[in-house]
Amino acid sequence: MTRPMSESQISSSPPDLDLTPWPAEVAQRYRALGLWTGDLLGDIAVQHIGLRPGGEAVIGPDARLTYAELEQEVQRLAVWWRGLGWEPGDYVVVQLPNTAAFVATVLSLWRAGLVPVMALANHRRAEVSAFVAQTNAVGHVCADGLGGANHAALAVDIRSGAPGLVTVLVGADGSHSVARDPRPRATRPRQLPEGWDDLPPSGRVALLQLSGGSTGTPKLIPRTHDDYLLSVRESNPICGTTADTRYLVALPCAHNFAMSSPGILGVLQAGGTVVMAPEPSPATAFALVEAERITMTAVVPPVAMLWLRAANRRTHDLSTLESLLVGGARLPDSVASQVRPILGCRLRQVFGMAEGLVNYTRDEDDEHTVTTTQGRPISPYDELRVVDDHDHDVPDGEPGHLLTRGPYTIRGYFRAGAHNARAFTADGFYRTGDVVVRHPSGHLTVVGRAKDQVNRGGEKIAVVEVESHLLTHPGVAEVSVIAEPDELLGERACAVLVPTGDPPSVSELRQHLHERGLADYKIPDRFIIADELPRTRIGKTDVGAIRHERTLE
Ligand code: AMP
Ligand code: DBH
Repeated sequence: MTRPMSESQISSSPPDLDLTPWPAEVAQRYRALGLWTGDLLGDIAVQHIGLRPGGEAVIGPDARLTYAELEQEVQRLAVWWRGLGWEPGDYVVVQLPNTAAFVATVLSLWRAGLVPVMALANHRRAEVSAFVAQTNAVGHVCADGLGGANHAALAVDIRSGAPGLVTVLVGADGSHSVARDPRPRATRPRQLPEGWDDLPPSGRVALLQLSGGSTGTPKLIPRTHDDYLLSVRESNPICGTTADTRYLVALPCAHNFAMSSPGILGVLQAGGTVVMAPEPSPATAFALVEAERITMTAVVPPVAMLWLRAANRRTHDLSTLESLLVGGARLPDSVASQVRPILGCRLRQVFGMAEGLVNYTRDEDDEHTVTTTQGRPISPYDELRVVDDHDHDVPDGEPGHLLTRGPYTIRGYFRAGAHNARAFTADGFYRTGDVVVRHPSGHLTVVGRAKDQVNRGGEKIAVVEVESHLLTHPGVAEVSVIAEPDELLGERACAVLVPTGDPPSVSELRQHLHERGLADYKIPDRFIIADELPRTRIGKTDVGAIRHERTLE
């Protein structure tokens, strides 16, 4: 990247809406078909309060809550949030580690009509301040000791740039403390689509999920109650989630996979038990599987690989584990085939995206399909196209770009009109940026990617975002961040840079990105120096043609 261009320079014609609604007749059809039920996410567990009041709902390092206790906490907090002056429809950035408090917080925000923005616990100033600014959030709920995380200093930093922002710090024992920026809050109206008032509450924005992104500013994903609930509800029978399920949250809890595939919400809807792991190492996770008799869990491929390596010398009893869901990045076939022999449980591949579409391998799939494909879509109403560079459909068995639309795939990112014009087709298909092969059975194999992203073991890094931060260093004239293969992570990020003079050191560059407030996982694993960045005809860095490079120590 040499000259950053702001998104607004490209085009300003499509509107920057909070929610791009489905066309009215499509929405009507989804309702008539019973795909959208009108239910609200905040009520996802209410049926179990009477059915199994003493049943364990959520277990975390901070608390163990039965369904009755969870409901009580949700009610209490819902009232408390409103007491802060927060109004239905307001956005609240939630940044909490894997704890019971996370579940109570999100459910209670929904109960109060508020809209959580799902930040990750390891996000830092660059990310969180962008979420607050983009949404004009009224609050930032984060940890002050909860689950061992400490965002107190970050919260002060964020507040200093956000007049009127309210910080709610959650302590290790779940207690709340409040700090409010005294300046008047800038009121910026929400950008609501035409007909918003006619939408049922379930058709409005319920949460903003994060996109891995391929642009300089991370894009937010508006999911409605109706569409998110559909993906959760339909995931449960596919994954076999029941009231007996004991699900270990080994991924970061706010991630779309951990929330909804079938995740925390699927398990609560089924009346099962959610168990929060502070981190996914074999030592921690295996101990929890044994102690809490875990039956299902979900991880990214590098974690699956670490578990497989560690399982040979395990000392814990993993016999309760029935299924391991793996997704977020491509699982090598050779690793997939080891899951049952080594861990003794079923593998379920999951190819999903926070924008919507989720694919699962099924119980009835043969071994070959389970180890070589990333599954098929949840719903018969998911529409998929596999196309060439000119949007012409390619036959099954040939690789092409995956486009999709359907009852739980967004029609537009949050307030990103210009970007939406590129990321969606005119008739509403989302351009996933994934290159897939579709088999006659409808299963997909992910064979590549056509988006400016590094998928670092399931953690997505928008290369443009990292490049633009690196360009602010005076020693960097030009830079290109590329994906390079890594045995464990699948891919890692490498920054190729042309220095202005004497090259800066690696530690200086890392420190610079850290000071810019970038989350650690986005800091490149390797830096190399090149004389120049060769360009292809369309101006992209021609990675294969980089010469005279050397690794910076
Ligand atoms: P995001 O849009 O940030 O939610 O990330 C979703 C993206 O992760 C997908 O579009 C794929 O690029 C990638 N992804 C998720 N699951 C898989 C999988 N099982 N195999 C390959 N890529 C995956
Ligand atoms: O990578 C993802 O975003 C993802 C993977 C599996 C996802 O969002 C999901 C399942 O729901």
